[in-house]
Amino acid sequence: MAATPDTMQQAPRHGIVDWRGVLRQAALSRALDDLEESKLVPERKVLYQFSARGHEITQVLLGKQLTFARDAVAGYYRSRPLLLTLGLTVEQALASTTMHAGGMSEGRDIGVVFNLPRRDGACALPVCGGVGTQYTPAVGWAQALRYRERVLGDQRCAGSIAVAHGGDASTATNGFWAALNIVTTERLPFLFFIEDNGYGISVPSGMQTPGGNIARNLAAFGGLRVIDGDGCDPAVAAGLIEDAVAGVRGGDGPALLRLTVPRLSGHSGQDTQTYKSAREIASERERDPLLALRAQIVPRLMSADEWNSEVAQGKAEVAEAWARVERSAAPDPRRIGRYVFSERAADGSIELQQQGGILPDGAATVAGTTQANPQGPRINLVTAVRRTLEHELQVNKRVLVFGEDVGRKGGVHAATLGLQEKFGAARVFDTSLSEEGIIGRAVGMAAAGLMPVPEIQFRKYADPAAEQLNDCGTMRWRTANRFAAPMVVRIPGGFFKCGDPWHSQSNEVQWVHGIGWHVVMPSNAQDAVGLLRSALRGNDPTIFFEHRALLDGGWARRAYPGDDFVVPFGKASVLRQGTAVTVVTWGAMVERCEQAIERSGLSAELIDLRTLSPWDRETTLASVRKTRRCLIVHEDTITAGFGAEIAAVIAKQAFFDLDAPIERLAMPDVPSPHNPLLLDAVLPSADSIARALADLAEI
Ligand SMILES: Cc1ncc(C[n+]2csc(CCOP(=O)(O)OP(=O)(O)O)c2C)c(N)n1
Repeated sequence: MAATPDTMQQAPRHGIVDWRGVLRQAALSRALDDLEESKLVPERKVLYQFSARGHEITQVLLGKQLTFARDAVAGYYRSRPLLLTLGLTVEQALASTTMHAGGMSEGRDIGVVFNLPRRDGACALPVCGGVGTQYTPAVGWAQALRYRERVLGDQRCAGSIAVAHGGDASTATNGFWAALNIVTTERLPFLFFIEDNGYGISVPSGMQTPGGNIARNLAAFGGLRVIDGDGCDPAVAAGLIEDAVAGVRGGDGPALLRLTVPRLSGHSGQDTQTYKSAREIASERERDPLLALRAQIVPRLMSADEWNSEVAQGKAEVAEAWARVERSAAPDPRRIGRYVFSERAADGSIELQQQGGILPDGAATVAGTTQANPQGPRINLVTAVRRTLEHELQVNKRVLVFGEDVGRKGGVHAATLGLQEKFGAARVFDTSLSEEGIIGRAVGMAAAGLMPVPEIQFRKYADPAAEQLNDCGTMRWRTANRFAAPMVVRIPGGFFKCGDPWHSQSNEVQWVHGIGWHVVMPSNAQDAVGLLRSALRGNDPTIFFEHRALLDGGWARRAYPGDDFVVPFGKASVLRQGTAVTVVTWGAMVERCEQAIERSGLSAELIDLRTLSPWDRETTLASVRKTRRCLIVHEDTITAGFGAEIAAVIAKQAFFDLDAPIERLAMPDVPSPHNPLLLDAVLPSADSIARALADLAEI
């Protein structure tokens, strides 16, 4: 049901609003902004201030509606009043902005970039600094609600909703449109809560959407209920918010609620608003929703004295909280390296994040065996992937596999062939063509206690998802182990019979550089099974790179090593022992290196790293110390490729053990070419590797 602009703002229909409670929360938020703006910013105790002045009442009214056990909010830097209403304490808020221990990131992130883990009651997914990044993770939460209720039988999800909170400028982002397409096509329990303050820093709303009103422009969008109204009128706003939330809870499908509010301070503490006229600033002040609230409830519901006393109480509470926070400890710089990845305590138990992934949600860790138990004929790598996915889907109902063409077609590489028939469309499904949507959705699903396994169709097409991938990787660290989003992102890539700049890119080093990601690159079917299973049973996000040349490659075929077989990360496989030179490689280059060594007749040690993050320094260094020579071979382009990192470590750790400079053989710095003739000219081949080996042995 789409509303027309004329019907959008209707008379409020609302239950009893606890206006005193609304005032109390709003006064707290205003007092926090007062303290920060007048004292903590000038004293440089807050380095980045984002005032919520003008946004308080609407956010508090929304927060008071989010009472269901599994409601979730994905907000942004101006969401503090909403988070305070959901349960963030004033002390936590101040410890966050003033960068103390006890803040929601322990001083690691900007203080308004919050999170609020919760078992029962509305939680707040970790906020990111990137505008628009909140939308697709909220979509994932909404889809997980439906999955948990229908498939896992989690009745606490019934009626719960996901809310994405953003400003007017955020509606111009990829994330917003990706989310809009998904929630409307899937009819998810999702609310876009847009507070339109007329500006994105200094750029007016008319630059973000024609005419400056996203609600009007979306009035005819299929499958979306659109509501538009004046957020400066608390009574009207209360009715519209209640109505919007009730509709989504009641199964009407997704809704977008746009409320106009004034931004009563600069965008941030640094912003002097020179782009606004004095008249405009004055008229914004007159639209302050707190003034309107006062006019609406004094003296009807409370006396002026009572109002003043509530405001004074808010100020006092904030002052007391600051007195405690000021005396509290600063974060410990010695801990700054902690929680990039899941960690174990001294007794071996996992130091669990509070939310995200299947383990905090009560699922047990499943042990595997590193002992391969080869069964049946040799299978190709794509079959190995499919069989492992199938088994893990079988034993873990929280595993979900999705991506473009993954469902009915079974994937453009056939890795998921038959899985939808077997496990149903709730667990193995197609997505819209939006990589931002695929990965962002996976983030929200992981936050909701599932194990998402998104597929990116080809390596280069991960680019539109780069922001979500990066933010997923840093989540554990920036929330100081409060949240994590373990998932397995399967990405086919690398050359096949030919190359090209789109489908054949390798560039695995980008993810090694992406903080918080494990990066796995198997060279054969047996390792693929063990590494994929380790990733699916792990507690961190993993990029699982499926090399296109290996999917059906003869050399990579191995017998299936068993349903419990795992390969731990960071353990290289030494495929050949040798004494004259060490060859370090991974992925599709392993086969070529083996051929080259055979051709060269040299006694070369061949190391298949298997995982690049973490990578097995010990095995590599021990080998180089023995052979005193090292050749690193990779398909990725040479400059700042992962070989440079390996070379730097060897040069530092084994300098006096070397008899020759460390050599690298890799693609020159050009994109992958299409004509096989051109591809052969740039890709390391068995011949060029053999030549490099011979040269190195002679030095
Ligand atoms: C992806 C991205 N681009 C640019 C920025 C810099 N930036 C921060 S806030 C902002 C404006 C956002 O305005 P809006 O969404 O309307 O929210 P408001 O600040 O008005 O509440 C910009 C451009 C950013 N944080 N992220």
